[in-house]
Amino acid sequence: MATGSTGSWPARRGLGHGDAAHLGDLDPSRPGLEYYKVSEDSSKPGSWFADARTGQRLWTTPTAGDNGRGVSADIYAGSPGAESWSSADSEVRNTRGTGIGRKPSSANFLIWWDGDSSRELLDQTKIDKYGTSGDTRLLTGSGVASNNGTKATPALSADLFGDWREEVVWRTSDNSALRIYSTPHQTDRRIPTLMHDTMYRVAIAWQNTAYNQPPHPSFHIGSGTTSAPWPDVYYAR
Ligand SMILES: [Ca+2]
Ligand SMILES: [Ca+2]
Ligand SMILES: [Ca+2]
Repeated sequence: MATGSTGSWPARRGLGHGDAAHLGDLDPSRPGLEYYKVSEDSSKPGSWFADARTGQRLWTTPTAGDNGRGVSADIYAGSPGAESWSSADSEVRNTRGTGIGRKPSSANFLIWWDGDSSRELLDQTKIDKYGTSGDTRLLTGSGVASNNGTKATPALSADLFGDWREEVVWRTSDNSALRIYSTPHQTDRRIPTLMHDTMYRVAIAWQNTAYNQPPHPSFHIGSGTTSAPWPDVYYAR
């Protein structure tokens, strides 16, 4: 990781282990990527949000013991950029770390499912849309199961087919098959398939490791997004 004017990542080690971390363009008003992490250690901040290049922490929340789950993603069009929330926090926070309201009903996976560019919540075998007064159920998978207990990971979540919206793959409850769910919603957003973004593509690969998290592309998709970068990918002949 590059060294920035505010210090290097190695100098900022010692922030302890956490069970969840998110890397993406979480704050599109700042250049580059941002990083959000929860902590499992009572001597560390409960969660923190940092410049991914320099490691500079932009905001933190108070220590909270074992803060076991945390997510950062643009789930709410009423506040610019990503919202961040965690098990030990009392509310969802904006990109400046300010509390802005109720937390979503889950803090596990994410999925772009309906037609708008805010991201939806994926947990167990359900997809919900965040709302300030309550979440709205968009899909309940029937006869399928998630994995790894309360982490509730799908077999895979990824942009596999069609446009930029994501598919979710769950195993059937009797383990006889994998079932792929794809969105029935139309969209007017024209964004290249996310698998052409190399950072997103690597994130799909890491979902095959044990303690996985939802994928993020290298660019921001959210409220106000009108265009996305054209893929810069070449194949060797
Ligand atoms: Ca940014
Ligand atoms: Ca937002
Ligand atoms: Ca959406």
